[in-house]
Amino acid sequence: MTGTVFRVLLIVALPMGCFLRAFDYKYWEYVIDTYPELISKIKEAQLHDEAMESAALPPPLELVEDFPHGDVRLGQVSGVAVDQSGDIYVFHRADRPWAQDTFNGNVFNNPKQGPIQSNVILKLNKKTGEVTESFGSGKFYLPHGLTVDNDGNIWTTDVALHQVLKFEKGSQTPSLTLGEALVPGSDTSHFCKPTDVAVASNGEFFVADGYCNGRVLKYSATGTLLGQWGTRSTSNVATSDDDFNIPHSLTLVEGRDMICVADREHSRVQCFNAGLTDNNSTGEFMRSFHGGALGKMFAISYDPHGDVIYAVSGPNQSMRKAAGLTLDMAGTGVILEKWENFDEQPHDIAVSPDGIDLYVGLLSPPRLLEKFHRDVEDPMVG
Ligand SMILES: [Ca+2]
Repeated sequence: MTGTVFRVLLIVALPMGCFLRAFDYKYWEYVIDTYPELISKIKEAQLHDEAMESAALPPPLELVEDFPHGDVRLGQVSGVAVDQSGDIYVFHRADRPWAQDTFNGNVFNNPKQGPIQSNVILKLNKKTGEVTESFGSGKFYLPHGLTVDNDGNIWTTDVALHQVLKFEKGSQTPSLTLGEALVPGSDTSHFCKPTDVAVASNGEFFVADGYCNGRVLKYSATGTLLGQWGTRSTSNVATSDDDFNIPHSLTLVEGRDMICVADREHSRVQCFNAGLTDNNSTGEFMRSFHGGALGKMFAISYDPHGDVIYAVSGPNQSMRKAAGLTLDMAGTGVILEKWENFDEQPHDIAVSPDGIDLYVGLLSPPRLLEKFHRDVEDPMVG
């Protein structure tokens, strides 16, 4: 009974009260008197919120127009890297894009073509983007991954050669070659379209292998195999922490003794114990970044300044456009920023040693190399 009375009051009496109040002169006098105070309180609260937000967020990453300067001729840019001084390295495919008929199964279709005759490794000035050095002609069949380690050595993967090469700083002849040229395989002396290399500061290194093997291999500084983990998946749905459907990019988080893998077709980033302090722990699962909003994870690069992973992704079922993303390594792994939507196909990413410049290599013209800059000295930001 009480409930019914309450409902009647609510339906009839309440709107009636409001209606009558509209004719109440004193009510409107009260509203007019207190209105300016109310507005100033709301404004004060808004200013407070904005100040809190700008204090919490770094200035945004912005595309640097007119980079690189000059006549830099590039094919598909499959790899980018930055050295300790901030200079940029690019690994590109010149006049040989990865096409439908490039492979017969996993074997390069036309070895008689020989290697690409252009210089496919370029060094670019960090400020202007002008090419200061170039080499690599007559060595590569289909460039993929590029890494520069802390000592300035250059590491490459070639998906047609199925090889990993290391070039000592300043040298144009490989000092270390892993895998058999043009022969794919899944044993310990072969790769199958290897995608990327990550090198720790103690010299130990990791290889992501690759399009047709689902594994990560760890080596000593001199190239002795120390371990491997992961199984190959051909489904878009992952069934375990270390089944990979194209492990496409690697980044080390040495402060946590962690190596993270962009598990491309599973749209996730999987992080494992790098075993740098205890090799027996190598490959133990540590954490995951996943969820449809990530898209297919093409490339990742860790930045210790912000304790974040910068990533470029491609469209998946949940996400329709390729994107540049910042993933929170310190917290729960959420996406902190989406700093770009790409119409083109981004393929690799590298962050500068000071953490304020990002370089993205892309597969489709007209934009094949892009620079993003975070203006940390922006006077507008406290
Ligand atoms: Ca790279």
